[in-house]
Amino acid sequence: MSKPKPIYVTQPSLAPLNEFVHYLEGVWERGILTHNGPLVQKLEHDLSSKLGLEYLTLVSNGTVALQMAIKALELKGEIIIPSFTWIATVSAIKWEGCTPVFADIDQDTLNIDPSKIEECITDKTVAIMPVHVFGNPCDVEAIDKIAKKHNLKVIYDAAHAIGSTYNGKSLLEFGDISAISLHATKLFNTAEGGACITSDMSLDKKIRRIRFFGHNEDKDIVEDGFNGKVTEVHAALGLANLKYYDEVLADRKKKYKLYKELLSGLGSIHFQRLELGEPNYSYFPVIFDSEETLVSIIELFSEHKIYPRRYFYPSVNTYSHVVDYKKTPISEDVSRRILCLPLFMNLGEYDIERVCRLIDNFLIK
Ligand code: T4K
Repeated sequence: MSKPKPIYVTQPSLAPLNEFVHYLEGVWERGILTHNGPLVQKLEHDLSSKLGLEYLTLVSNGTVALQMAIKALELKGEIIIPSFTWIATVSAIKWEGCTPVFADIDQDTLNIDPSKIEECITDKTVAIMPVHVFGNPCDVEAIDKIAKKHNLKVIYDAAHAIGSTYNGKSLLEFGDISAISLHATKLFNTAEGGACITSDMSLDKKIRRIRFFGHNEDKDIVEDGFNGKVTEVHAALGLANLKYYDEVLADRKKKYKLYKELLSGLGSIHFQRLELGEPNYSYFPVIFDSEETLVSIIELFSEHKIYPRRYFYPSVNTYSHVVDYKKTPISEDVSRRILCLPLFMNLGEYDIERVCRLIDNFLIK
Protein backbone atom coordinates (compact mmCIF):
# COMPACT_ATOMS: atom_id res chain seq x y z
CA MET A 1 0.00 0.00 0.00
CA SER A 2 1.36 3.48 -0.87
CA LYS A 3 2.24 5.72 2.07
CA PRO A 4 -0.03 8.73 2.64
CA LYS A 5 1.34 12.04 1.30
CA PRO A 6 2.27 14.75 3.81
CA ILE A 7 -0.58 17.08 4.66
CA TYR A 8 0.35 20.70 5.36
CA VAL A 9 -1.74 23.35 7.05
CA THR A 10 -2.56 24.67 3.62
CA GLN A 11 -1.71 24.48 -0.05
CA PRO A 12 -2.26 27.19 -2.63
CA SER A 13 -5.46 27.03 -4.67
CA LEU A 14 -4.26 27.04 -8.27
CA ALA A 15 -6.11 27.31 -11.56
CA PRO A 16 -5.20 24.76 -14.27
CA LEU A 17 -1.71 25.61 -15.58
CA ASN A 18 -2.88 26.21 -19.17
CA GLU A 19 -5.20 28.99 -17.96
CA PHE A 20 -2.26 30.75 -16.29
CA VAL A 21 -0.13 30.20 -19.42
CA HIS A 22 -2.88 31.76 -21.54
CA TYR A 23 -2.42 35.04 -19.63
CA LEU A 24 1.36 34.71 -19.80
CA GLU A 25 1.24 34.49 -23.60
CA GLY A 26 -0.17 38.02 -23.65
CA VAL A 27 2.56 39.19 -21.29
CA TRP A 28 5.20 37.76 -23.63
CA GLU A 29 3.57 39.43 -26.64
CA ARG A 30 3.36 42.84 -24.98
CA GLY A 31 6.71 42.71 -23.22
CA ILE A 32 5.20 44.72 -20.37
CA LEU A 33 6.21 43.05 -17.11
CA THR A 34 5.42 45.61 -14.44
CA HIS A 35 4.42 49.28 -13.75
CA ASN A 36 0.64 48.99 -13.52
CA GLY A 37 0.36 46.90 -16.68
CA PRO A 38 -2.89 45.76 -18.31
CA LEU A 39 -3.23 42.56 -16.25
CA VAL A 40 -2.73 44.41 -12.98
CA GLN A 41 -5.43 46.87 -14.05
CA LYS A 42 -7.75 44.05 -15.11
CA LEU A 43 -7.28 42.17 -11.85
CA GLU A 44 -7.96 45.34 -9.85
CA HIS A 45 -11.13 45.87 -11.86
CA ASP A 46 -12.35 42.25 -11.75
CA LEU A 47 -11.55 41.73 -8.08
CA SER A 48 -13.17 44.96 -6.92
CA SER A 49 -16.28 44.20 -9.03
CA LYS A 50 -16.45 40.69 -7.61
CA LEU A 51 -16.24 41.99 -4.03
CA GLY A 52 -18.36 45.09 -4.64
CA LEU A 53 -15.56 47.48 -3.63
CA GLU A 54 -15.02 51.07 -4.72
CA TYR A 55 -11.23 51.37 -4.79
CA LEU A 56 -8.75 48.53 -4.62
CA THR A 57 -5.04 48.97 -5.32
CA LEU A 58 -2.93 45.85 -5.69
CA VAL A 59 0.45 45.93 -3.97
CA SER A 60 3.37 43.56 -3.60
CA ASN A 61 2.30 41.86 -0.36
CA GLY A 62 0.09 42.22 2.70
CA THR A 63 2.84 43.71 4.88
CA VAL A 64 3.51 46.44 2.33
CA ALA A 65 -0.28 47.04 2.12
CA LEU A 66 -0.30 47.78 5.87
CA GLN A 67 2.75 50.04 5.56
CA MET A 68 1.23 51.92 2.63
CA ALA A 69 -2.01 52.39 4.57
CA ILE A 70 -0.10 53.96 7.48
CA LYS A 71 1.91 56.12 5.08
CA ALA A 72 -1.15 57.25 3.11
CA LEU A 73 -2.91 58.33 6.30
CA GLU A 74 0.30 60.12 7.41
CA LEU A 75 0.20 58.52 10.84
CA LYS A 76 2.87 59.28 13.42
CA GLY A 77 2.35 58.02 16.96
CA GLU A 78 0.78 55.03 18.69
CA ILE A 79 -1.37 52.49 16.90
CA ILE A 80 -3.51 50.09 18.92
CA ILE A 81 -3.42 46.48 17.77
CA PRO A 82 -4.39 43.09 19.21
CA SER A 83 -1.46 41.00 20.40
CA PHE A 84 -2.99 37.87 18.88
CA THR A 85 -1.73 38.41 15.32
CA TRP A 86 1.08 37.71 12.87
CA ILE A 87 4.31 39.64 13.38
CA ALA A 88 3.67 41.66 10.17
CA THR A 89 1.04 43.74 12.00
CA VAL A 90 3.80 44.87 14.36
CA SER A 91 6.60 45.23 11.82
CA ALA A 92 4.53 47.33 9.40
CA ILE A 93 3.81 49.80 12.21
CA LYS A 94 7.43 49.92 13.30
CA TRP A 95 8.76 50.36 9.75
CA GLU A 96 6.52 53.41 9.44
CA GLY A 97 8.05 54.91 12.58
CA CYS A 98 4.97 54.34 14.73
CA THR A 99 4.58 52.42 18.00
CA PRO A 100 2.35 49.38 18.43
CA VAL A 101 0.27 49.38 21.63
CA PHE A 102 -1.29 46.06 22.56
CA ALA A 103 -4.91 45.51 23.46
CA ASP A 104 -6.12 42.10 24.59
CA ILE A 105 -8.53 39.95 22.61
CA ASP A 106 -11.92 38.44 23.25
CA GLN A 107 -11.28 34.84 24.27
CA ASP A 108 -14.08 33.50 22.07
CA THR A 109 -13.95 35.52 18.85
CA LEU A 110 -10.11 35.85 19.09
CA ASN A 111 -10.45 39.41 17.74
CA ILE A 112 -9.49 42.62 19.54
CA ASP A 113 -11.87 43.19 22.45
CA PRO A 114 -13.48 46.61 21.81
CA SER A 115 -13.94 47.11 25.57
CA LYS A 116 -10.13 46.99 25.99
CA ILE A 117 -9.38 49.64 23.35
CA GLU A 118 -10.21 52.84 25.21
CA GLU A 119 -7.89 52.02 28.12
CA CYS A 120 -5.00 51.93 25.60
CA ILE A 121 -5.70 55.42 24.22
CA THR A 122 -3.22 58.15 25.15
CA ASP A 123 -2.55 61.62 23.73
CA LYS A 124 -0.16 59.93 21.26
CA THR A 125 -2.72 57.49 19.83
CA VAL A 126 -3.39 58.06 16.14
CA ALA A 127 -5.12 54.89 14.98
CA ILE A 128 -6.57 51.47 15.71
CA MET A 129 -5.44 48.53 13.59
CA PRO A 130 -7.73 45.59 14.39
CA VAL A 131 -7.19 42.20 12.74
CA HIS A 132 -10.05 40.08 11.38
CA VAL A 133 -8.45 36.97 12.83
CA PHE A 134 -8.80 33.92 10.55
CA GLY A 135 -11.35 35.92 8.52
CA ASN A 136 -13.75 36.31 11.48
CA PRO A 137 -15.24 39.82 11.30
CA CYS A 138 -14.30 42.18 14.14
CA ASP A 139 -17.00 44.19 15.85
CA VAL A 140 -16.66 46.91 13.23
CA GLU A 141 -19.52 49.02 14.59
CA ALA A 142 -18.10 49.20 18.13
CA ILE A 143 -14.64 49.98 16.74
CA ASP A 144 -16.02 52.69 14.47
CA LYS A 145 -17.78 54.33 17.44
CA ILE A 146 -14.58 54.42 19.51
CA ALA A 147 -12.57 55.76 16.58
CA LYS A 148 -15.06 58.56 15.92
CA LYS A 149 -15.27 59.49 19.61
CA HIS A 150 -11.46 59.84 19.86
CA ASN A 151 -10.84 61.09 16.33
CA LEU A 152 -8.70 58.08 15.39
CA LYS A 153 -8.11 56.44 12.02
CA VAL A 154 -8.95 52.76 11.52
CA ILE A 155 -6.86 50.46 9.35
CA TYR A 156 -8.09 46.89 9.26
CA ASP A 157 -5.43 44.24 9.00
CA ALA A 158 -7.66 42.18 6.75
CA ALA A 159 -4.85 39.84 5.67
CA HIS A 160 -7.15 36.83 6.19
CA ALA A 161 -10.45 38.45 5.33
CA ILE A 162 -11.03 38.38 1.58
CA GLY A 163 -14.48 36.86 1.08
CA SER A 164 -15.77 37.68 4.59
CA THR A 165 -18.90 39.81 4.77
CA TYR A 166 -20.75 41.97 7.29
CA ASN A 167 -24.41 42.92 6.84
CA GLY A 168 -24.18 41.45 3.34
CA LYS A 169 -21.31 43.77 2.29
CA SER A 170 -17.66 42.94 1.89
CA LEU A 171 -15.91 43.26 5.26
CA LEU A 172 -13.15 45.10 3.41
CA GLU A 173 -15.39 48.18 3.11
CA PHE A 174 -14.94 49.04 6.77
CA GLY A 175 -12.37 51.40 8.25
CA ASP A 176 -10.42 54.12 6.48
CA ILE A 177 -8.36 51.44 4.72
CA SER A 178 -8.39 47.63 4.73
CA ALA A 179 -5.17 45.83 3.88
CA ILE A 180 -5.41 42.30 2.51
CA SER A 181 -2.83 39.63 1.78
CA LEU A 182 -2.87 37.58 -1.42
CA HIS A 183 -0.01 35.33 -0.29
CA ALA A 184 0.16 31.73 -1.50
CA THR A 185 -1.40 30.54 1.77
CA LYS A 186 -4.51 32.70 1.42
CA LEU A 187 -7.75 31.44 -0.07
CA PHE A 188 -7.29 33.68 -3.08
CA ASN A 189 -3.65 34.14 -4.04
CA THR A 190 -1.29 35.77 -6.50
CA ALA A 191 1.73 33.86 -5.02
CA GLU A 192 2.86 37.04 -3.23
CA GLY A 193 0.55 40.03 -3.16
CA GLY A 194 -1.80 42.25 -1.26
CA ALA A 195 -4.11 45.21 -1.70
CA CYS A 196 -5.27 48.41 -0.05
CA ILE A 197 -9.02 49.01 -0.14
CA THR A 198 -10.74 52.30 0.59
CA SER A 199 -13.91 54.14 -0.34
CA ASP A 200 -12.08 57.48 -0.51
CA MET A 201 -11.01 58.29 -4.07
CA SER A 202 -8.33 60.81 -3.12
CA LEU A 203 -6.83 58.36 -0.60
CA ASP A 204 -6.78 55.67 -3.29
CA LYS A 205 -4.96 58.04 -5.65
CA LYS A 206 -2.41 58.73 -2.94
CA ILE A 207 -1.92 54.99 -2.33
CA ARG A 208 -1.28 54.56 -6.06
CA ARG A 209 1.35 57.32 -6.00
CA ILE A 210 3.03 55.79 -2.95
CA ARG A 211 3.11 52.42 -4.74
CA PHE A 212 5.08 53.99 -7.58
CA PHE A 213 7.89 55.90 -5.80
CA GLY A 214 5.62 58.88 -5.11
CA HIS A 215 5.21 59.85 -8.80
CA ASN A 216 2.13 61.68 -9.96
CA GLU A 217 0.81 61.30 -13.53
CA ASP A 218 3.41 63.79 -14.79
CA LYS A 219 6.21 61.77 -13.21
CA ASP A 220 6.78 64.49 -10.67
CA ILE A 221 7.58 63.24 -7.16
CA VAL A 222 4.77 64.46 -4.94
CA GLU A 223 4.75 61.85 -2.14
CA ASP A 224 7.18 60.04 0.09
CA GLY A 225 6.66 56.81 -1.86
CA PHE A 226 8.38 53.50 -2.42
CA ASN A 227 8.15 50.47 -4.64
CA GLY A 228 4.98 48.54 -3.84
CA LYS A 229 4.25 47.52 -7.43
CA VAL A 230 2.83 44.24 -8.66
CA THR A 231 4.17 42.36 -11.67
CA GLU A 232 2.12 41.20 -14.65
CA VAL A 233 3.11 37.61 -13.81
CA HIS A 234 1.53 37.85 -10.36
CA ALA A 235 -1.56 39.50 -11.83
CA ALA A 236 -1.76 36.71 -14.46
CA LEU A 237 -1.90 34.13 -11.67
CA GLY A 238 -4.54 36.18 -9.87
CA LEU A 239 -6.72 36.41 -12.99
CA ALA A 240 -6.43 32.68 -13.61
CA ASN A 241 -7.26 31.92 -9.96
CA LEU A 242 -10.13 34.42 -9.80
CA LYS A 243 -12.27 32.19 -12.03
CA TYR A 244 -12.27 29.61 -9.20
CA TYR A 245 -12.79 32.07 -6.33
CA ASP A 246 -16.43 31.09 -5.63
CA GLU A 247 -15.59 27.41 -5.80
CA VAL A 248 -12.72 27.79 -3.34
CA LEU A 249 -14.87 29.83 -0.95
CA ALA A 250 -17.69 27.26 -1.03
CA ASP A 251 -15.21 24.42 -0.56
CA ARG A 252 -13.71 26.08 2.56
CA LYS A 253 -17.14 26.49 4.10
CA LYS A 254 -18.08 22.89 3.42
CA LYS A 255 -14.84 21.55 4.90
CA TYR A 256 -15.01 23.90 7.89
CA LYS A 257 -18.49 22.54 8.66
CA LEU A 258 -17.30 18.96 8.33
CA TYR A 259 -14.45 19.57 10.81
CA LYS A 260 -16.86 21.24 13.22
CA GLU A 261 -19.34 18.41 12.97
CA LEU A 262 -16.68 15.74 13.55
CA LEU A 263 -15.02 17.53 16.47
CA SER A 264 -18.05 19.03 18.20
CA GLY A 265 -18.70 16.04 20.45
CA LEU A 266 -15.32 16.47 22.16
CA GLY A 267 -15.92 18.67 25.19
CA SER A 268 -12.23 19.46 25.64
CA ILE A 269 -11.86 21.29 22.30
CA HIS A 270 -12.98 24.87 21.82
CA PHE A 271 -13.68 26.70 18.58
CA GLN A 272 -13.42 30.33 17.54
CA ARG A 273 -16.82 31.94 18.05
CA LEU A 274 -18.20 33.24 14.74
CA GLU A 275 -20.92 35.66 15.73
CA LEU A 276 -20.78 38.70 13.46
CA GLY A 277 -21.26 38.70 9.72
CA GLU A 278 -20.20 35.76 7.60
CA PRO A 279 -16.54 34.69 7.79
CA ASN A 280 -14.70 33.17 4.84
CA TYR A 281 -13.87 29.96 6.76
CA SER A 282 -10.30 30.25 5.57
CA TYR A 283 -8.68 28.61 8.62
CA PHE A 284 -9.83 25.94 11.05
CA PRO A 285 -8.41 26.79 14.46
CA VAL A 286 -8.99 24.55 17.50
CA ILE A 287 -8.17 25.49 21.09
CA PHE A 288 -7.11 22.72 23.44
CA ASP A 289 -7.38 22.71 27.23
CA SER A 290 -3.61 22.87 27.69
CA GLU A 291 -0.40 23.48 25.77
CA GLU A 292 0.73 20.01 26.82
CA THR A 293 -2.18 18.44 24.91
CA LEU A 294 -1.45 20.63 21.89
CA VAL A 295 2.22 19.64 21.81
CA SER A 296 1.35 15.92 22.14
CA ILE A 297 -1.15 16.22 19.29
CA ILE A 298 1.43 17.94 17.07
CA GLU A 299 3.84 15.06 17.80
CA LEU A 300 1.18 12.50 17.00
CA PHE A 301 0.27 14.30 13.75
CA SER A 302 3.88 14.47 12.71
CA GLU A 303 4.16 10.65 13.01
CA HIS A 304 1.36 10.61 10.41
CA LYS A 305 2.99 13.33 8.28
CA ILE A 306 0.31 15.86 9.13
CA TYR A 307 1.66 19.36 9.72
CA PRO A 308 -0.78 21.84 11.25
CA ARG A 309 0.47 25.29 12.32
CA ARG A 310 0.49 27.20 15.60
CA TYR A 311 -1.16 30.41 14.38
CA PHE A 312 -0.52 32.69 16.20
CA TYR A 313 2.24 31.64 18.54
CA PRO A 314 3.72 33.26 20.48
CA SER A 315 1.51 36.24 21.26
CA VAL A 316 3.36 39.10 19.52
CA ASN A 317 3.56 41.27 22.67
CA THR A 318 6.08 38.73 24.02
CA TYR A 319 8.68 39.31 21.26
CA SER A 320 10.77 41.30 23.73
CA HIS A 321 13.58 42.10 21.29
CA VAL A 322 11.06 43.85 19.02
CA VAL A 323 8.44 45.42 21.31
CA ASP A 324 8.03 46.67 24.86
CA TYR A 325 6.22 43.89 26.69
CA LYS A 326 2.73 44.73 27.87
CA LYS A 327 0.72 41.96 29.48
CA THR A 328 -2.31 40.75 27.51
CA PRO A 329 -3.24 37.56 29.39
CA ILE A 330 -5.96 36.23 27.11
CA SER A 331 -3.86 36.47 23.95
CA GLU A 332 -0.88 34.90 25.71
CA ASP A 333 -2.99 32.04 27.02
CA VAL A 334 -4.89 31.35 23.77
CA SER A 335 -1.74 31.49 21.66
CA ARG A 336 -0.23 28.65 23.70
CA ARG A 337 -3.24 26.38 23.15
CA ILE A 338 -4.40 27.08 19.59
CA LEU A 339 -3.67 25.04 16.49
CA CYS A 340 -4.80 25.58 12.89
CA LEU A 341 -5.72 22.28 11.26
CA PRO A 342 -5.15 21.59 7.54
CA LEU A 343 -7.73 23.30 5.36
CA PHE A 344 -7.40 23.82 1.63
CA MET A 345 -9.03 23.04 -1.71
CA ASN A 346 -7.27 19.76 -2.46
CA LEU A 347 -7.69 18.36 1.03
CA GLY A 348 -9.91 15.29 0.83
CA GLU A 349 -12.83 14.71 3.16
CA TYR A 350 -11.15 11.41 3.98
CA ASP A 351 -8.11 13.38 5.24
CA ILE A 352 -10.31 15.55 7.44
CA GLU A 353 -11.86 12.42 8.91
CA ARG A 354 -8.38 11.02 9.52
CA VAL A 355 -7.22 14.23 11.27
CA CYS A 356 -10.33 14.23 13.45
CA ARG A 357 -10.02 10.53 14.29
CA LEU A 358 -6.46 11.08 15.51
CA ILE A 359 -7.58 13.93 17.78
CA ASP A 360 -10.59 11.95 18.93
CA ASN A 361 -8.56 8.84 19.80
CA PHE A 362 -5.95 10.91 21.61
CA LEU A 363 -8.44 12.87 23.71
CA ILE A 364 -10.58 9.94 24.81
CA LYS A 365 -7.55 7.88 25.90
N1 T4K B 1 -1.27 40.36 8.88
C1 T4K B 1 -1.64 39.13 9.26
C2 T4K B 1 -2.67 39.00 10.34
C3 T4K B 1 -1.09 38.01 8.63
O1 T4K B 1 -1.46 36.77 9.03
C4 T4K B 1 -0.14 38.17 7.60
C5 T4K B 1 0.46 37.04 6.95
C6 T4K B 1 0.20 39.50 7.22
C7 T4K B 1 -0.39 40.57 7.89
C8 T4K B 1 1.20 39.79 6.13
O2 T4K B 1 0.78 39.35 4.84
P1 T4K B 1 1.93 38.97 3.75
O3 T4K B 1 2.96 40.05 3.79
O4 T4K B 1 2.46 37.61 4.11
O5 T4K B 1 1.16 38.96 2.44
C9 T4K B 1 2.22 32.31 6.56
C10 T4K B 1 2.29 33.35 5.48
O6 T4K B 1 3.61 33.50 4.98
C11 T4K B 1 1.78 34.69 5.88
O7 T4K B 1 1.34 35.32 4.69
C12 T4K B 1 0.57 34.59 6.82
N2 T4K B 1 0.13 35.86 7.30
C13 T4K B 1 0.90 33.71 8.00
C14 T4K B 1 -0.28 33.57 8.95
O8 T4K B 1 1.22 32.41 7.53
P2 T4K B 1 4.07 30.59 7.43
O9 T4K B 1 5.51 30.86 7.52
O10 T4K B 1 3.41 29.95 8.57
O11 T4K B 1 3.60 29.77 6.19
P3 T4K B 1 4.45 28.96 5.17
O12 T4K B 1 4.95 29.88 4.14
O13 T4K B 1 5.41 28.09 5.88
O14 T4K B 1 3.29 28.07 4.56
C15 T4K B 1 2.50 27.17 5.34
C16 T4K B 1 2.32 25.89 4.56
O15 T4K B 1 1.71 26.19 3.31
C17 T4K B 1 3.62 25.19 4.23
O16 T4K B 1 3.91 24.28 5.24
C18 T4K B 1 3.31 24.48 2.91
C19 T4K B 1 2.23 25.35 2.29
N3 T4K B 1 2.75 26.18 1.19
C20 T4K B 1 3.31 27.40 1.46
C21 T4K B 1 3.79 28.17 0.43
C22 T4K B 1 4.41 29.53 0.70
C23 T4K B 1 2.69 25.69 -0.10
O17 T4K B 1 2.19 24.57 -0.31
N4 T4K B 1 3.14 26.47 -1.12
C24 T4K B 1 3.70 27.69 -0.91
O18 T4K B 1 4.12 28.35 -1.88
O19 T4K B 1 3.46 32.05 7.12
